Amino acid sequence: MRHFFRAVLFLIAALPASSAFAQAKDFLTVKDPWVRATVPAQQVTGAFMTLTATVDLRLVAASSPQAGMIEIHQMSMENNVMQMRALPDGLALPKGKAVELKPGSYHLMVMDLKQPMKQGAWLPLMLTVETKDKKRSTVMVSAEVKSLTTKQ
Ligand SMILES: [Cu+2]
Repeated sequence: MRHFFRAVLFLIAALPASSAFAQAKDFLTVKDPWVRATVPAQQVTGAFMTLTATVDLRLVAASSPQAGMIEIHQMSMENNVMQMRALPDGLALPKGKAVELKPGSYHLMVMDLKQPMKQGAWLPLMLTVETKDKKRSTVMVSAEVKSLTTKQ
């Protein structure tokens, strides 16, 4: 636990240097972050990735300089209808468990896009995680913009 707090403090001190993500790997691994491309005038899209924490964490917020707002959402089947809802308390990242954000499941709802997401571009994302005792830190990642038809 002590080691973890040192990592967090170091991470905060290192922001917004691009090396911050490398430090964050001590407690949170972000694998294959991607965003679905948009068509002109479309202001909402989804961002996806696999998150694995080495201590119990909670993803509590996300933001991007290219989006007005990002919410943490869950899609699920209820009464044979696909429902999407925001998770006001965020998404639990239990220690050692890979949590997938993917189409049809958990995702980041990226809203108020300031420009279209073009395939092959990168969207910077800031992910805020919280420990059990409410200490927060932010991890920066770059999500690749993939084609509209990507299923993954
Ligand atoms: Cu959504």
